[in-house]
Amino acid sequence: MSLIRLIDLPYLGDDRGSLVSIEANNHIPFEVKRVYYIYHTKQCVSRGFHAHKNLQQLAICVAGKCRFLLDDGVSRDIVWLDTPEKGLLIGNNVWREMYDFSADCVLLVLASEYYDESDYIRDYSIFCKKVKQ
Ligand code: T46
Repeated sequence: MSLIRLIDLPYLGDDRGSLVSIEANNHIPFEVKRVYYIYHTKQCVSRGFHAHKNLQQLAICVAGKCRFLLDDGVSRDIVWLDTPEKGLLIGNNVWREMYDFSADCVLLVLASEYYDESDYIRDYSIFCKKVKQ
């Protein structure tokens, strides 16, 4: 089964332009406690390289594009995020890497929890051991 869970976000554009609206617990299955965005990522830079113990996130490329690799310790899937009209849901215990950022990429992330460094698993071998327990 693919690890890629893409959500179609409600597009409310009209002849003036585009608008997408996202409601917590309605269009996405969690309450949003934190929002962050990643932009001006240098080309050839990869980010991520961690998993979370307890965090739901929705990642949306609101401009440009980038690639996500998701890994559950058994299989890996890769997806391009290249439209503001789709969000990638990422749950617990999923290793993620982001790369191939376009120069104009703005990656918006909605998160279910406040920032907590102790929630990160940044060592791939520890991650693999944890998911195989
Ligand atoms: C994720 C992927 C998709 C904070 O202080 N608060 C925050 O809310 C965030 C997200 C980060 N930080 C600090 C932690 C680091 O010292 O900002 C620094 C850069 O974060 P990091 O290296 O973890 O960034 P990425 O792009 O590798 O990962 C981020 C998120 O951290 C992560 O949860 O799932 O984007």
